[in-house]
Amino acid sequence: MSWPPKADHTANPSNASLRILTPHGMAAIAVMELSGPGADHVMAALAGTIPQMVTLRSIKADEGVIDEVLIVPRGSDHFELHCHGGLLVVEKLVRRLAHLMNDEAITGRVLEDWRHPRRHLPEVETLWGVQMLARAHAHGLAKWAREQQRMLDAGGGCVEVKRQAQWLCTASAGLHRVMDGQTRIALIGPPNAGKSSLANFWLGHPMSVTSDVPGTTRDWVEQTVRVISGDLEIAARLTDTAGLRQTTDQLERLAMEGGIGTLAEMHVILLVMDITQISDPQHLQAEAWQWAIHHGLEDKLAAVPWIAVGTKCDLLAPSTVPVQSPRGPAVWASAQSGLGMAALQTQVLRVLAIPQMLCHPVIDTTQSERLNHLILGTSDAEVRAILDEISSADMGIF
Ligand SMILES: Nc1nc2c(ncn2[C@@H]2O[C@H](COP(=O)(O)OP(=O)(O)OP(=O)(O)O)[C@@H](O)[C@H]2O)c(=O)[nH]1
Ligand SMILES: [Mg+2]
Repeated sequence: MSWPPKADHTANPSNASLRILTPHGMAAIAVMELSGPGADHVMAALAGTIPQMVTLRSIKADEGVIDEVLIVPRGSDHFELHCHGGLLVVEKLVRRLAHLMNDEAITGRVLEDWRHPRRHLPEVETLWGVQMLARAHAHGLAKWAREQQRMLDAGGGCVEVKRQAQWLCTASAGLHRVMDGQTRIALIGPPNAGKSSLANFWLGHPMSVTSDVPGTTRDWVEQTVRVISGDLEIAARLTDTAGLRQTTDQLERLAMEGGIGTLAEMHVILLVMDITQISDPQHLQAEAWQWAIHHGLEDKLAAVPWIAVGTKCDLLAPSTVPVQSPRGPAVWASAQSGLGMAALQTQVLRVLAIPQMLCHPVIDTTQSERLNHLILGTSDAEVRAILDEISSADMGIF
């Protein structure tokens, strides 16, 4: 966080400052900075909550939706807002912020500063946000529509266009979910496998009680964790679960059954096995799969991507590594030494297919409505008309 604010920040009664970091003019992206005391309150009023992670929000004013804005928290009182670079969008967003800052006059000053830059070199610091938007631009929806038109001209069918549109809506919804920190990861496995210890290590502070008594965790506990691999970082909701075993304890059984029911809502399942308790640690995947079959979970694992995690690998000879299986990845990890935790996060991001999602246009709600019309189109002429409309429209950066 850069505090105190730079001298050229524009002041206002709440003491938060607003400025536009990108140069004046039409551009793919405009980035503005909201910082200083009270910036978090302004952000809460703008976005509904104070985002802790890079978050995509639909920002509204009285007259309707202004834009889908990428909010990048850079400190408790410091945010970047990435929006479409159209002049009107920028002006509307500044006006909205000024209203929330209780200083309508700031609009004129911020826009005037922007039009007559003394210093404005592009200062966008959030590489990932820029990359995401830039790729969205490069693979924009208008371009997508033109590709579909070419495909139709070459004799392709509208059924294929509809299928592509459906896929685009699903992939984009997935990316919005990721950006909103709504990806759900569950830790399941036998009692005492080390699920809670792994969750606590990942989180950096205790989320669940751990002990060598099997059945320690009774409830399903959920916390937000960061999943990091290289440049990529997302927020996700990690759920620690009660270890699955035969039990006469009514409460424990209810906790287990309730939890199994929610596995279908997960986006990644981590099947945790104590590596010292299995007969062949190198074939962890196969052992984990056998355990899942024994507990009737094969349907759940067929529906949700899963990773076999062998815990307590600090207790094994360091030279051994797990054999990978075509059924899915296997990772050894330790909540004692932290070994394997980075590899585990890389695998999570890989099975979520985020890099692949980033290669396609990110669409906002208005655009997804248009695509839904296309998907529901009853005639080829209707599909072509919607494609014409999308390909010729000024779709901004997306
Ligand atoms: N050496 C070593 N011990 C571990 C590791 N992870 C967990 N343990 C120990 O294994 C025991 C069980 O750990 P928990 O995290 O409570 O296991 P759990 O899977 O949550 O167990 P339940 O809640 O009963 O299902 C505890 O005594 C931990 O200290 C590890 O990576 N290395
Ligand atoms: Mg536990």
